[in-house]
Amino acid sequence: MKMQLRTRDRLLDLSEPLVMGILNLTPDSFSDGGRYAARDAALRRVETMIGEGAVIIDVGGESTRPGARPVSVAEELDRVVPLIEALRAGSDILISIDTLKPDVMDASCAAGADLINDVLALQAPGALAVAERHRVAVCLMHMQGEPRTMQAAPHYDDVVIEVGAFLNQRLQACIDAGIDAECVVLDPGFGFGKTLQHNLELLADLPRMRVGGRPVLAGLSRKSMFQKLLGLPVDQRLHASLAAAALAVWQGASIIRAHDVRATVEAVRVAAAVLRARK
Ligand code: 8Y4
Repeated sequence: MKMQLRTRDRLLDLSEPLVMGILNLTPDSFSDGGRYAARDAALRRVETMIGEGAVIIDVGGESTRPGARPVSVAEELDRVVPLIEALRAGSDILISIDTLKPDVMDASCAAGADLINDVLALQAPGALAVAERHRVAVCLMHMQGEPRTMQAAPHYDDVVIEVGAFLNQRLQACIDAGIDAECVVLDPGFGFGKTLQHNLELLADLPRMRVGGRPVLAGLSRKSMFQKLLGLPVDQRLHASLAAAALAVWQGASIIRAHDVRATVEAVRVAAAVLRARK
C-alpha cells in the first residue's frame, strides 16, 4: 500500500518508515542561562536531530506525564511559538506541535508548524476546526482516561480492538469536520492508560487495529513500560526502546517518535529492510 501523509501543500512519502525527534521545551530542559541561551540550545538540539536523520521534529511545551504541573496558555505559547518561528525561518524540516490546547495549535500552525500532535485526538472544543483551517496533518492518539489518573486502573476487554475502534471514530470525526483523511496519522498511545500487558498486546498486533489504510505513529521511547519489564531507570532505556521501535516497524508503523534519533534511525532501517525482504 502506498502510504502518504498530506500537510499543507506537501505530501510526505511514508513508503519507508521515518523518525520523529522529540524536542522537550519544559523549563527543566534548556532553561539554565536564561531564555535566549535556552532558545539557542533548543535550536542546536534540533540541528543535531536533523543531522542524525530525523524527518519531523515534535515540539512540546507541556508535560503530559502523570503528576506534571499544568501550564497556562500564555506560558506554553511563550515556550513554543518563538522556537517554531526560528526553526521555520531557517529550515523546511517538518515541525510537529505537541499540545492539548486549541489556542496553542492555532498559534503554532500560524508560526509554521506542519503537524498537530494531540494526545487528546482533537477532542477539545475547537481543536478540529483549527486543524481544518490550517490544512495541516494531525496525529490522533488513543488515551484511556486523563493524564493525571490514566495509570490508576486501565481496563480493556480487547485493547487492540478498542484502541482501533476509538481511532477509527476520531478519523471519522476529522472527516466530518472537513479534514482530508490523507492528513491523518493514527497512534495507539503506548503508556497512556495502559498496563505493561496492554502495551505488549498492542505491539504484538498493530495491524489488528484496522485503521483503514492510514499510517500509524508509535511512541515507545524511554517509556515506563521498560521500567516495569526490565527494572531500568529512564536514562537506561535506550536498548529496550530500540528493540520496541524495530518491532513497531515490523508491525507496520510508519513514524517512530524518539529521543535518541541516530540509534532509532538505524534500528528502523534494519527492521524496514527485513520487512522489504519478506516474500
Ligand atoms: C521518559 C520520557 C519517560 C518520556 C516517559 C516519556 C506520545 C506522544 C508522548 C506518544 C504521540 C513520553 C506527546 C510521553 N508520548 N505523542 N507524546 N505518541 N503521538 N513519556 O506515544 O514521551 S509524551
